[in-house]
Amino acid sequence: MSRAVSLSACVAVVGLSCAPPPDLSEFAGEYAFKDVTTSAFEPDPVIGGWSGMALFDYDNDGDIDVFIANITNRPNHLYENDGSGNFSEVSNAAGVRFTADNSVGAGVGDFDNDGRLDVLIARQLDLGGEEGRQSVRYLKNMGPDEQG
Ligand SMILES: [Ca+2]
Ligand SMILES: [Ca+2]
Ligand SMILES: [Ca+2]
Repeated sequence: MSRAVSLSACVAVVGLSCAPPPDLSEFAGEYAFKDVTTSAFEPDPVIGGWSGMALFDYDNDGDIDVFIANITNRPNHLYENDGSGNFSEVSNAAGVRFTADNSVGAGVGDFDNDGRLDVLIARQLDLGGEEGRQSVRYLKNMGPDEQG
């Protein structure tokens, strides 16, 4: 899918403006950063309305992974770091790919002191229009602990 088609789909599905990423090449030599988003993330995380993220080692393998809170009826995402700064989506396997969750932010901590970092997701309920839904989702990490 070309970037143009992908962005059109984003506007149609999400209802948000999805401006293309800025071309940072014009700053070459002036900045210490290089935009490697499309080569580092698989799949390219272009679709969605990211509203928050948490950086933590969800699988206790020593590298920092990325959790994305996604609003506007898009699923949350979890990207696993391969240790060299390349990320693969593991949302389904990790059980965090909730759709229509209206997630607006995420925080991380080992809330139960079991050696695994857990996640609290803040949710905006008025977008879903459903009664009785929690304004926070608490995800207890059941993966490997610090000993593996
Ligand atoms: Ca990790
Ligand atoms: Ca890893
Ligand atoms: Ca824990």
